[in-house]
Amino acid sequence: MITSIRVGLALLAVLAAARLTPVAAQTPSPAGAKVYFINPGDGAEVTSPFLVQFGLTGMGIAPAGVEKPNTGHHHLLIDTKLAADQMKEAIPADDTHKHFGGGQTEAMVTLPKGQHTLQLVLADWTHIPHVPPVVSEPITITVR
Ligand SMILES: [Cu+2]
Repeated sequence: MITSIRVGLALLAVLAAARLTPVAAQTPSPAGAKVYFINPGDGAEVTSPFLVQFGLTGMGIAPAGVEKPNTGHHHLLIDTKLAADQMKEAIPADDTHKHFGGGQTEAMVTLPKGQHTLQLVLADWTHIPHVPPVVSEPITITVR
């Protein structure tokens, strides 16, 4: 019985080491950390440009390039999402992946009329999402 537990633990240690190797560049997030939209609410109708406010609990904000435990900076995904593989690498920077590397907690966003999805992702000083990921629920808004 004890032997089988020891073997099990040894196997777990091997698996953990194997798992750590490819994700060594990722930063851990503390338990219970959450990112969410303060504004707009899910289903909101807005006129462009509109204010988006980023909420964060259980972690702090640090600018990009500043390595500090339990911190990160906000990223706004517009009409896109990150695939599982992309959660292990630096978030792209383009019109649909906005970085707030200055440590901003809100932004004026300009979008064409119509329905859009927004999602927040916190990422570390090198723009790589944390483990476990700190990601908001996606929201849908309509620009009138
Ligand atoms: Cu970034």
